[in-house]
Amino acid sequence: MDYRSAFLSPSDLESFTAHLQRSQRIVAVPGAGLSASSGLPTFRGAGGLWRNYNATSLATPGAFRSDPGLVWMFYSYRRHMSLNAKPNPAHYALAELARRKPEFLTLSQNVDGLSPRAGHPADQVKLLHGSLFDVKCEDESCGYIRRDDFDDPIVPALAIPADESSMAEQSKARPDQALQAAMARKAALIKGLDISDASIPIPTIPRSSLPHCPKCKTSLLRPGVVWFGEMLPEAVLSDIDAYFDEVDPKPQAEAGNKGHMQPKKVDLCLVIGTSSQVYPAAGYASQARSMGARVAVINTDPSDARDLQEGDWFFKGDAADIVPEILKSVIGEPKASEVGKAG
Ligand code: BV8
Repeated sequence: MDYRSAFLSPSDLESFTAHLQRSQRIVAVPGAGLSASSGLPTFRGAGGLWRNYNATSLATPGAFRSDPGLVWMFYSYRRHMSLNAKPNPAHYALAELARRKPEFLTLSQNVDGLSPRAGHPADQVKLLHGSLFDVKCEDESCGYIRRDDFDDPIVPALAIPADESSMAEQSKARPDQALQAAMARKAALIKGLDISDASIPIPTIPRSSLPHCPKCKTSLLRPGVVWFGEMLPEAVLSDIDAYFDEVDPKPQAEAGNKGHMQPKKVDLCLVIGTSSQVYPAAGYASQARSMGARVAVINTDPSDARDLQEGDWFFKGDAADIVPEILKSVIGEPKASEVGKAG
């Protein structure tokens, strides 16, 4: 691990490790930064733009109603990238922590499928915002849903246009190193033209060529993700509430609460690679804190470490480096097969 980019003060690592080892109930809230080292762009990366569109504005029911072809192209591109990406050591580290700490729960904002592909125990990861690889009928009343659809493209019309000229030419054009590296990592994941670049023409796709619902046969299929303005999946919300509402079997005789069962404490919350701007996901760290948790933020950008308090930790650096390192005392050294980064 190159300490140059990562900042891990020995005293912080020591106090964190001591707390981690005595922690049973741990919550993690990862965001796009967790998958950055796998080559997947974050929402704020590249200015949060896909072509000239604000990525968050494409992730809305309104955008799909007004231009389903464009929105499908956006998601087909992200399915393509995610399928060609590999989980990084941070995904594997969280999966291993789940095996070692049965009361560890990951509340992931990511729809890229990399945590499940890293073997994260399914009952210990909640996909708050759905998955790129689930599709469902746009007509809620139809109710059709198909999970784990990894066809790429999902329909021929959504294929990423083939690339005549080598991507290398394009990335060579960019001056600064970091962007070069990010471009190279991203380029490695695109078997075709990088259509996130608005200068690359994309076809207008007629509605008839888009995926249609095989059940009601009238409506379109849409990506199985949670769009802005849409509620999170009921099952996910109730599982999370069940975790936070879990009570301590041992009635607390002392402190005058007449043996009432107290909600179990949460010991630690890991906030990993997220700008903590999207709700309700951004609210879980303070909910964990209100239940006794100390918070550790892992991010490359200190300005995204929101409301750190006394006793918290901020680890500056790449999640793929930091997460395995700070969890090492519990999960051990990452296995060789897991030490792959994209590009
Ligand atoms: C709802 C799926 C209501 C789709 C996504 C309260 C206050 C204000 C607003 C609201 C509120 N409650 C609700 C809202 C509205 C809205 C919201 O939060 N808006 C925000 C923008 C203000 N919330 C909603 O609409 C939610 N629904 O509230 O329903 C409702 C109520 C009743 C009835 C009906 C409805 C639904 C929100 C879910 C939207 N879907 N994703 C898709 O992906 O296409 S959100 C999507 O954006 C992601 O899933 C993620 O959650 C978010 C992006 O954030 P991050 O993942 O953090 O990524 P970002 O790029 O921002 O940051 C990356 C970070 O990583 C940075 O900090 C960077 O420094 C760091 N980093 C980069 N590289 C690395 C790194 N760190 C470590 N290592 C690295 N290598």
